[in-house]
Amino acid sequence: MSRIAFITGATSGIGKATAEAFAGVGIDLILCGRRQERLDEVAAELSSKVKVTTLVFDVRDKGAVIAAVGSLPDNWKNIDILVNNAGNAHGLGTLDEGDTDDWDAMIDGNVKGLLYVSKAVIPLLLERGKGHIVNISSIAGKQTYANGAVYCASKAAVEVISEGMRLELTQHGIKTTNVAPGAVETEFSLVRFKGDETRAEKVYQGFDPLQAGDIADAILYAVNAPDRVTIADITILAGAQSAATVIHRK
Ligand code: NDP
Ligand code: 8X3
Repeated sequence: MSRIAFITGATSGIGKATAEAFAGVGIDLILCGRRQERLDEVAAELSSKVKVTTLVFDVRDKGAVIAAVGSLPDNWKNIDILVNNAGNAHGLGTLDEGDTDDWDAMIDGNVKGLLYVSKAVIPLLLERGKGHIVNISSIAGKQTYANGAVYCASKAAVEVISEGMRLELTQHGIKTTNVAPGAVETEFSLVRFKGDETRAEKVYQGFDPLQAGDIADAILYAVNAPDRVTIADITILAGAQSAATVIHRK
């Protein structure tokens, strides 16, 4: 029987690549994001392979999250996999000079948004007595770097939430996988640097960065593991990367 995955942040990068990887193995898709047009494009691309539906909401908006999940028709509520991927870094700066709007966007999106979506979806998994939650953390959640304290803190929170979920949910047949990528070439840096393409491109210059599909491959591996196996935590660095901020560029 085919499975259903609920993926947040499916309009680009890791979320979109995960949708593509899941479609490739016949997993039906609930694709979420704020940009309806992008969701429609991804849905159009994948609907020849699997059933696809879309939900447009901002994960920071608690009411919108609950309404969106509640609006799913009953047959789409049989969710097997939740991929909590939506998130971004906003800015790079010291704590004394940092922009508090950026901090709000990161804490509200990466942490509270992930919690709101989880709170809305977990009851559906509990009802079925099975499921798998994949949380996208970051190497930044394991290693703090200068000028990135708030983003790193938001991702450290994801790591802790993954542990908490595993402690609460394993007994109910629900697995939790924490995925911590290193430098992945997506729209991440474009968002962090507020549309500054030159600055964003520099992040990925001089080495071969991870691609979104590399992370999707690992997620697919985790959700396809047999029942007796829980892939608890995966850290994936670029080949030329030895730590969050240590990248061996040519
Ligand atoms: P992208 O910017 O390409 O994708 C981010 C996705 O998140 C988009 O689909 C965006 O959709 C969605 N999103 C962001 N904020 C919100 C929000 N408030 N409400 C709903 N959706 C939101 O970046 P990545 O694919 O790289 O990022 C995906 C995840 O991976 C993030 O959690 C990021 O922190 C993490 N990560 C990224 C790494 C990297 O180097 N790229 C490394 C480690 C972790 P839309 O704008 O349409 O809402
Ligand atoms: C994204 C990776 O190291 O730029 O989470 O923060 S990093």
